[in-house]
Amino acid sequence: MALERTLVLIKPDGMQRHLAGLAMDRLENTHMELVGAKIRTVTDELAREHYALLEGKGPFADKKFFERLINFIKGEYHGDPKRRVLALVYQGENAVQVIRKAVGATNPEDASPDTIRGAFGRVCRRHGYYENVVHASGNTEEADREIGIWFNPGEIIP
Ligand code: DAT
Ligand code: MG
Repeated sequence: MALERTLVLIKPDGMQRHLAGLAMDRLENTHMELVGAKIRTVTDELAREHYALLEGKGPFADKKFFERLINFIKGEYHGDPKRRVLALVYQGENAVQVIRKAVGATNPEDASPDTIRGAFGRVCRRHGYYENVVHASGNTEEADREIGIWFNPGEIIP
């Protein structure tokens, strides 16, 4: 067992649909410890830094699809001029896996109904895009990198 930290984002679809509280309720039920929280405006620079490692990979080999991911996380499809995303850091034993389990599979239609994405996510039929409400780091390396992007060191409870 390892003490880990992981990053969660309540994405623009979750913010616009007022799902932050419901999503956090499920995250809190994991009994991981909340050690960081902040709301940020997602600039183009922040969006590209967050998703830098996905560019050109898998479905994002299609540049247009990658640009859609960037626009989505910037809130451009959810009409929020403030481009709000809530960033959270959870800490605990195996936090990355524990939080991913509560979050569920990437595709909301594959995600179990007892997960955040399964309960609240949806597929945007027009663009084949997953509006899956939350982001959660996929592994500890990703987590360290992403926490460093979204938070200053002093903003996380040691
Ligand atoms: P995850 O967020 O589960 O770690 P990821 O890192 O592979 O998934 O991709 C980042 C986001 O991009 C994901 O939350 C939703 C979107 N996405 C990924 N693969 C997709 C696909 N095949 N079709 C539509 N959206 C996709
Ligand atoms: Mg990922």
